[in-house]
Amino acid sequence: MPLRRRTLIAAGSASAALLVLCTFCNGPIDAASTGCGAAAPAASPPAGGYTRPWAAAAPAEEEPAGLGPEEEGVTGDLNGDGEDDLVVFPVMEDMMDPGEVRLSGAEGEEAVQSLNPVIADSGVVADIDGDGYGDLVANRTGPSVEDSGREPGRLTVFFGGPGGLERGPVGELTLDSPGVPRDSAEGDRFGRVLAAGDVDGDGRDEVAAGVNRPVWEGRLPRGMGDLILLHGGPEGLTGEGAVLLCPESAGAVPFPEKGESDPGLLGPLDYDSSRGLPFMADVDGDGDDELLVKALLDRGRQRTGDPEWGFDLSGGGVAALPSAALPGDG
Ligand SMILES: [Ca+2]
Ligand SMILES: [Ca+2]
Ligand SMILES: [Ca+2]
Ligand SMILES: [Ca+2]
Repeated sequence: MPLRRRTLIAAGSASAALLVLCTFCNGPIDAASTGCGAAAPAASPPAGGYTRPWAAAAPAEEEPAGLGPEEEGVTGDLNGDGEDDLVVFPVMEDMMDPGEVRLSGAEGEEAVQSLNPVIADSGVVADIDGDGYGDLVANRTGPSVEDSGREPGRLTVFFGGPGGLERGPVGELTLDSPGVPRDSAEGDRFGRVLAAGDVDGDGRDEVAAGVNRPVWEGRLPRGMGDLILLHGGPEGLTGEGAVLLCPESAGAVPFPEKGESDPGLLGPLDYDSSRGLPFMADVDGDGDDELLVKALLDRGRQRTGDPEWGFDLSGGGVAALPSAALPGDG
C-alpha cells in the first residue's frame, strides 16, 4: 500500500522521524526473529470481483445481549438448536472466576454450564471436529490476576453437542506445541484474539489465533501482532500444519500511532487487543472462507468499515488479499 507509506513520510513530523530512527536504533524486529520475511503472492480476484459478506461476518461493535456489567462474551450455537448460545467471560473483579455458557432453549439448571476448571478471557465458537455442533475454543488466562496478561497464551477446546458443552477441556495448545511457529514467551498473548472459519472446505473450521511478536529490548511490543492458523480435529486443535501469517506479507505497512512514539503496525492485535479484529468470510464466492483483518486505527476503538488486509488459505497455500484488492465502500 504505497499510499500509506507516502503519507507517513510526508507527515515529516518529529514523531515520524523518531519512529523511523528508533525502528533501527532499538534493534529492528527482523525476519529471523519473527519468521515474517517473505511477501505472499497476491490472490487472483474472482472475475466478478470480491463480495462483501464481511458487513455481516465482521465482529459486532457491541457486546452480545444478556451480558452483565462485569462480563464479556461471545456467541455461537453449541447445542445445535439453531439459536445462539452465550459464552460468558467474567472481567474486572471477577476475572479469576470460571466463565459459563448460557444455553438457548434450556431452562433451570440445564440452562447454565460452567467452564470450570478453565479460567478464560476470550474465545470463539467454531465447529472444530466437523460434527455440525459448535465447539468452544477458549483462551486460558494465567493462574492469578497479575499473571493473566503475562503468562504465555494457551488454547483449549470444549466440544458441543445436543446438551451444550459435552466434552472438554481437551487438547491444550501453546506456542510450544509441536508444529506451532514461534515459542511461548511472557506476554505473547497467544489466542487473546481469535477468528474461525473453514478455509479449505473440509467441513472442519480452522482457527486464527493472534500472537504478539517476541519481546525485544526488554519491552513488550505493543500493536505488533501476527496470526497463526491452526487446524482442528476430533481431539481439539493441533499444531500440525500451523501457518504463521504476518501483516507485512499481505502488504500492510507500519504507521505511527497518534500521540505515541511507538511504532505501530497495521496488525491483527495489540497487547490490549484493541488494535485489530480478525474474522473469516467467503469473499470470493468459492465456498471457502478467507481470513480478513479489520484495522482499529486508534485507541478510541474507531473501526474502519472494511477489512484492511487478509489471506486466501485454500488449497494449503497462502495468498495475500491486500486492501487495494478489496472493494471499499464506494
Ligand atoms: Ca443453541
Ligand atoms: Ca463440533
Ligand atoms: Ca477446514
Ligand atoms: Ca472463498
